Amino acid sequence: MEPTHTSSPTQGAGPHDAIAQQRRLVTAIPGPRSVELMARKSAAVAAGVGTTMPVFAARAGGGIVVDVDGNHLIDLGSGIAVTTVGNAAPRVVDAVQRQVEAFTHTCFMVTPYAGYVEVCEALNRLTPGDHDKRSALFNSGAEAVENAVKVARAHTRRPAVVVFEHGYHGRTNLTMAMTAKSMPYKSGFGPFAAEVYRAPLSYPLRDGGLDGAAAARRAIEVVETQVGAGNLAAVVIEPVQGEGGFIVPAPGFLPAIAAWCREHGVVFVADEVQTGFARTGAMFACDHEQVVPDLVVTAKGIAGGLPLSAVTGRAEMMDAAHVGGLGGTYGGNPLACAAALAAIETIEAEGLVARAREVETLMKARLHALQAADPRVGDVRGRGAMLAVELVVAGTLEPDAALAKQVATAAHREGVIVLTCGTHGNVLRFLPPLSIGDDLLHDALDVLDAAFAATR
Ligand code: PLZ
Repeated sequence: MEPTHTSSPTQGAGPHDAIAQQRRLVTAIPGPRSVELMARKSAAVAAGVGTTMPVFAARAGGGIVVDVDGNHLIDLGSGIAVTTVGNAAPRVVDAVQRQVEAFTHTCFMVTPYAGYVEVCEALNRLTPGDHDKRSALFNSGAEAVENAVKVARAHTRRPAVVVFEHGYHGRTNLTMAMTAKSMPYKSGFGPFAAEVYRAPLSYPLRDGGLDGAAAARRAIEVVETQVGAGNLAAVVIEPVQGEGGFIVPAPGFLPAIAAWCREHGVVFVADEVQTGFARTGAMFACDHEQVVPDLVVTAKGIAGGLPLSAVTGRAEMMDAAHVGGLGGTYGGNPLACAAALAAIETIEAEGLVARAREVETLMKARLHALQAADPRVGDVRGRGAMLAVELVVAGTLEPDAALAKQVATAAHREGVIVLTCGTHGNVLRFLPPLSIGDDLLHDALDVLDAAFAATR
């Protein structure tokens, strides 16, 4: 299939049951069925599990999520950067259907299967660098981050881990320690894992002109004085920060940190859970600056919506853990592996890396126009189809979380799924599936323009 620039009229759910690629509201948002389900959710689901929108999904494909009331919503979230190849993407559906009929589980640690090996081969081929690599598969991003730390500790025989301000790495005990933001991720859930240290990031909007090399020196100074390279197993960093605010470090920052790690025998781990698999207009975000990490952590976009994650890295590091030291009952589940192979095939066959760059061009032009018209848009940033606007009190750098919330809520009411992020909650982020058409992107941006205008 050729990459499309406009939506085909219908996409994503098979020829007989296709989803109209059009925003269409047939009830108020939320509609009556969603309201009823939300009441049941409140009575049955733990309160700690929140939702962005009080709207229940029924089907999804192309650039549309259809809710249980029949509303067609434009998807600018991809289930938090997961359905990069599209929701229920045809190749993924096909592959999973074939696999589910063959077998659903054996446990790779009991009787292995080829799909797991093929996903590892694909990861070893696609991740940055052409050195000898090995991979291991897990279920969630957090679980893979934990395993990257295990591998780095086994390889270096050192305890400490360095992460960055605004970083997000998950919700398990070790990854809570690695995640920066207290509310909602950590507050009340300690004590946290030991030997995790935080270094300052490169944050161009808020760094007062500090360039990438200088920001790296600032971070390294903290690491050298407060941790010491000899105690340090790994530096773990998101090449573009996700939950922390879609922060793209200044050019030169990542390469300098990676070079320092190499010089001191510290394992450089790229957490590409949110940035990986074509999302940023490269297969991996590290590729933008030719940074070759020792270990790459992937999840989300890897498998078109099925739960799968991985650690891929230098063979001698990955093999440092003893036989039986890495694993888990479900890691590399056969359905998830089938989905991953189909998702990777979709990215390559449909030119989705290039499509992400087209999405960037289209959306950045619109967002820069918005910024020119509205001084509360303090920054337009991101790469590929991972874009954001940071909202501030006009003429200052003071975060305006209330405005982000107001605009997001207005967009939701008009049928556009949009997420917020950032340490201060003042960033609107855009993560459309790459199966979305230009017309839907323009329609969604019109809705956002109107939402901003209505608050002025
Ligand atoms: N590393 C860079 O973005 C997950 C979290 C949503 P899991 N981001 C979405 C939420 O509120 O829980 C993420 C990430 C980066 C690790 C993770 C963790 O991935 O699959 O959610 O465990």
